[in-house]
Amino acid sequence: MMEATARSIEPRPVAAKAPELTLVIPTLNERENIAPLLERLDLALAGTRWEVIFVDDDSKDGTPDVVREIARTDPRVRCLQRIGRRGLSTACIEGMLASAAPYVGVMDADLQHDEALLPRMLATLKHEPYDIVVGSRYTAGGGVGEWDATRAGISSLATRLSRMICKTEIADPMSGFFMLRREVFENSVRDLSGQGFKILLDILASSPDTPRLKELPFQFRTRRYGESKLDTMVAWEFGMLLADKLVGHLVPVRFALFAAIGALGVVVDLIVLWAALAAHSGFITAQTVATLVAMTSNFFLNNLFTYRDQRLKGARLLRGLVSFYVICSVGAVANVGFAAFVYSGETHILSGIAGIPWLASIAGVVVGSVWNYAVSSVFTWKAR
Ligand SMILES: Nc1nc2c(ncn2[C@@H]2O[C@H](COP(=O)(O)OP(=O)(O)O)[C@@H](O)[C@H]2O)c(=O)[nH]1
Ligand SMILES: [Mg+2]
Repeated sequence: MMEATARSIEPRPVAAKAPELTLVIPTLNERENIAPLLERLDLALAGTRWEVIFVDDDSKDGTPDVVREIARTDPRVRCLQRIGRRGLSTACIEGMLASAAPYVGVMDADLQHDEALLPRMLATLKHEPYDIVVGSRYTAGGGVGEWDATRAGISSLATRLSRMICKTEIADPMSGFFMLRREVFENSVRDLSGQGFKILLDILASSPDTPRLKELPFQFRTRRYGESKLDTMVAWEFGMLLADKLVGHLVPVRFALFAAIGALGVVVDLIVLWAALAAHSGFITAQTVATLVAMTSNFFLNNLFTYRDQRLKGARLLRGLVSFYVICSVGAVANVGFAAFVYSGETHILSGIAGIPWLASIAGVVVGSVWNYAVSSVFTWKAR
């Protein structure tokens, strides 16, 4: 027995040397692109010890199966499949966390990023004093290929906005193609926002010190298989990332959104109340309908915006709605109870505003909203 234990802690013979470079490649419905991409990586990175981690958000086209099929014969390939999650940034973060290599690269699966740049990126990090090397579309020699004027215009506006939150001078902070020393990632990982599409921007805005950065030009290629996941929501997520980096230390952006939607709910409530009264409903009926409509619209708006990354669908949507009704009803009781408590002045809490109806009422609204937010974030949107 003793002998077995002693033997088991002896170092095991190492068959192959560990990789020095991990490529993290987020995928969402990219089945067609996996094999061609791996062929290209194999050629481009000949002579380097590399591995690739595909982080897949449960693609419906069978991408994870294609990756695992290849991984059964090629130990350099791994699949990290996430269920019930969405988000490019968090996919990249989790892929990087799953790697131990000293150098980590991030690139898209759709062959738009030029793999021929990878050896130069790696050599730059190994032999020159840089922490991050970025594949740039906006330095001399780089380009965005066949983009139309609108997309090019939006991208250039977003690039200018991004520079506001970056600590480093950079021509293409929105690039999704870069490589870094693992320490740089580890130093910022706990401060990353994880919001949205732009993980490089997130790292650049979150690093405790200014990373030494070099940009290498490349031509952004046109997608051949599959389609872009860039939709109008991406602009929204980008705004969330900017907001989080600019004011997120004051108020969590998610709560701010939840509160803003709550405020909109009050407006909805009043409009419906007015319409119902105009249609000669009794006050109680009108108020009940107004409250239900406002709660329902708040639920759907929060599901659409506040919880975009964990949106409920199908049967879970219905269950979520019911739980939201219950939580908000309790929130309403808490709201009225707390407001009455403060108004009565029977306590030292907020005794300064006792007897002032509108201030006591705001205190109630704040307590009710915090309750609704805290509890629904656990039971409505995180319940799995
Ligand atoms: N895991 C994961 N990957 C994603 C998600 N959205 C996009 N991707 C992948 O991220 C890469 C870039 O997305 P793409 O749609 O090509 O963006 P575009 O190049 O800006 O049009 C591709 O490899 C996508 O498959 C997501 O929510 N989760
Ligand atoms: Mg693409």
